[in-house]
Amino acid sequence: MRLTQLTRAFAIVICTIGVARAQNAAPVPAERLAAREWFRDAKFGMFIHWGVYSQLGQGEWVMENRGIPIDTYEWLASAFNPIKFDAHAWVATARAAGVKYITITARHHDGFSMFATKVTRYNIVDWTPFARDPMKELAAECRANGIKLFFYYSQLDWHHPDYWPRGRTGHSTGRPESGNWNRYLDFLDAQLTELLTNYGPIGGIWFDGLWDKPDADWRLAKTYALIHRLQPAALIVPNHHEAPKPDEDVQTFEQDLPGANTAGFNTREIGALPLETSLTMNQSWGFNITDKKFKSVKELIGYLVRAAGNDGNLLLNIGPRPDGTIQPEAVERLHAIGDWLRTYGRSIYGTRGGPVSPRSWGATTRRADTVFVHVLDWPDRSLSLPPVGAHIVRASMLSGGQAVSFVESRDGVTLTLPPPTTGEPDRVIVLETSGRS
Ligand code: FHN
Repeated sequence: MRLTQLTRAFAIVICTIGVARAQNAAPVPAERLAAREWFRDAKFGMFIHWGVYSQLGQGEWVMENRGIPIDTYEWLASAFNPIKFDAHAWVATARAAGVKYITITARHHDGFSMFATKVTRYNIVDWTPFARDPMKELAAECRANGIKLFFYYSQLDWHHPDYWPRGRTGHSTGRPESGNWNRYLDFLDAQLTELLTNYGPIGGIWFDGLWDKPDADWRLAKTYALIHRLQPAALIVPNHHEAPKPDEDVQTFEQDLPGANTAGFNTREIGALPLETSLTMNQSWGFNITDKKFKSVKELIGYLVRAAGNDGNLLLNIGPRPDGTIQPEAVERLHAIGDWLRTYGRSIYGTRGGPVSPRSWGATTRRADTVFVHVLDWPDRSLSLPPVGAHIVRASMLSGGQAVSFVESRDGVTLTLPPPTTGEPDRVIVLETSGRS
């Protein structure tokens, strides 16, 4: 570990203890701090939305959007048989893409468990002809390939009778107008216990759906303590669209870069936790048979770069088909991103947001004294940056190493770039700097 990294790790520990004392919270244990740093370094993850809903090819909200009653949806679940599911192939695609972690829907809002659970028969092993546990197969493949697995877990449930009183959604599924909220939360804790004990060490739990009942008592302290007790290094990633709450580990933003709110439901408040942006590759999370609006490879690399420039990760979604295969459009794009990362990965993995905040032309990232200037959208050869906080010793193109001329002044630095080549997603300039100016 370099001295600067050691100093930073030390500073994080001291700072965390300080914040914990100020908030009267328990200090975050070392293994979780290390897991948070791992997460910051990871930079790129693959999100997977896959479940019973995939069969209808209209996204993961189809039960709610089409007002499908519970008994009809239960029948749909009983027909789920993704015989082409191959955990090895999925993880091979993830590896080719260069992702460091996978986050998969273990249970979405439809309330169907995509894993073996003893607390309800409404799960993929007991309810379907498939009768296999894809989470188990995926966990084994991820472990074998050095990829961390996170489980998406919906707190919101359109099926469970005890999800009562109802929140903003799930009113048309034909449930009795009664239920026992605490019993529902016990069910949730029991399932989380299974996810944290039956699948080996996992990266963490990615929660979603709290926004359905933002004012309810979710017993978060109890649930979070349970998770951290069962797996002290597991991270809690809550997609509640609010500022971080105690004992959470990552702040995630849906369809937006950290601090932005074009989606209309994200908070602009950024806390001190590691950051993440979740993003659809087309316009849907779950498989949508007519949605062909896939983002281009250049756009996707742009998101990855801008997320890193904002000091965050990109969690890029795919919605596999009901037979268990991944759409070719997605596979093709994931491979192309992986190809790009094989050359440019050192300007992304293990970096932090750089000295110049993201701009319309691109973003900067940094590792120790090296600054990476990512020029995503700039037609000219000359590019002026504000001061980068240190003297530049050398500037060169990351690909090929060609020297880049630069002029430093009190106002910043002007780079003379090679002309852009058509279709090139990102011109990356490496600035080697010495000390702080
Ligand atoms: O309602 C879900 C949606 O289906 C999807 O899972 C996304 C992923 O970030 N989150 C929710 C909305 O906040």
